[in-house]
Amino acid sequence: MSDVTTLEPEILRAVAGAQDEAALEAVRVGALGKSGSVSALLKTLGGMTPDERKEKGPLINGLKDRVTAAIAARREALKGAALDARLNTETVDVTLPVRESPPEIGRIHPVSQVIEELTTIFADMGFSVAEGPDIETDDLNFTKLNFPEGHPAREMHDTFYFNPKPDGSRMLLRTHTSPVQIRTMLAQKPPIRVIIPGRTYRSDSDQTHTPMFHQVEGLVIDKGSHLGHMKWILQEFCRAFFEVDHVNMRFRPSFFPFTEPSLEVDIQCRRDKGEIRFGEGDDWLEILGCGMVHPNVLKNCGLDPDEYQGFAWGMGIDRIAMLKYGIADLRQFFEADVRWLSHYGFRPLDFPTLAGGLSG
Ligand code: 2NL
Repeated sequence: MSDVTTLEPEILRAVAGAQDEAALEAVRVGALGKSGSVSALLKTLGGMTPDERKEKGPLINGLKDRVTAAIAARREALKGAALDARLNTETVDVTLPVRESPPEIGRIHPVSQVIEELTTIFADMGFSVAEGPDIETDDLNFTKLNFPEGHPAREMHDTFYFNPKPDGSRMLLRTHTSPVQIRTMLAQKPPIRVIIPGRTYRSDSDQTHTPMFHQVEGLVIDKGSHLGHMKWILQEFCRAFFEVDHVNMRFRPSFFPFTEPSLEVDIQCRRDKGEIRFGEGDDWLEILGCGMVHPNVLKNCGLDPDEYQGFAWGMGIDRIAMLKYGIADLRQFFEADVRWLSHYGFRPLDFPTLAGGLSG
């Protein structure tokens, strides 16, 4: 049995020598635990005479209290030291930039941006947006658009056909967005003012063609719609889209099965050290095809050509996106390279608005 007087300095030395909380806990268990040295002394009180207890009781309890207090003080000191050590090693550099959140890192593809811009411009002119399926019938993609059966124009489109159904009919990937205009004319009564942006497909792949590409078409049907209206709409569109005050446009005769007359439109431009300026200059740039809707197309959609007439146009979205944003290689559009997108893409929260400037 240890003596009260020799035990105290022994325990206090061990407490002072404990270098971490685990070592201190071992000292506590050795002194105050169930079979600890101080607990053993406390147990001896039960077997003492009242006089002995009167003398030893305060000594042993005093020892217990001092050891308890010393352990608590040491524990606080060790905790403080551990915190100091952590604070010294874990440094926070408050000058580092804040990590960007996903809406800040993400980018909008130029094709999506241009579709937003087109939609904004035409919505301002009273157009709505229509959509339709990518997989179409031969009837909606060709026949109703006045492509005669067996006509070479059908082959010109390098169509992707699906396997024939038991009845011999074949579905296809739409070669233009025009079937959506047919669907609109079949479903709605004029006046009609719609644009249709969307994916289109042709079996064609080289420097300037990808098998999937994007087109936007517009359609206006009313009782008195004429080429003058069309020219104004297209001119306003070009001014807004290319963000210039004035554009010189050239309308050349052309041919499409679904329009008569058919025209192709060039805008004047100046090319200058790899940069293009739109609206004026000594060069012409083809940007779209258009025309008055062919009477056969109106009839195929249940409209009387003596009562209604209209005009339509179509243009390649990928091409006008490349022109406006100076992107040289079409094929990079569809390679899903995040480095390309972070260079050419647009910030997701910068919506195009007419008041704010379309391209920010
Ligand atoms: C081009 C030319 C064009 C149309 C598309 C159209 C649609 C219907 C009726 C008549 Cl339902 N026309 N669309 C008209 C003229 C030209 O596209 O070069 N596209 C890239």
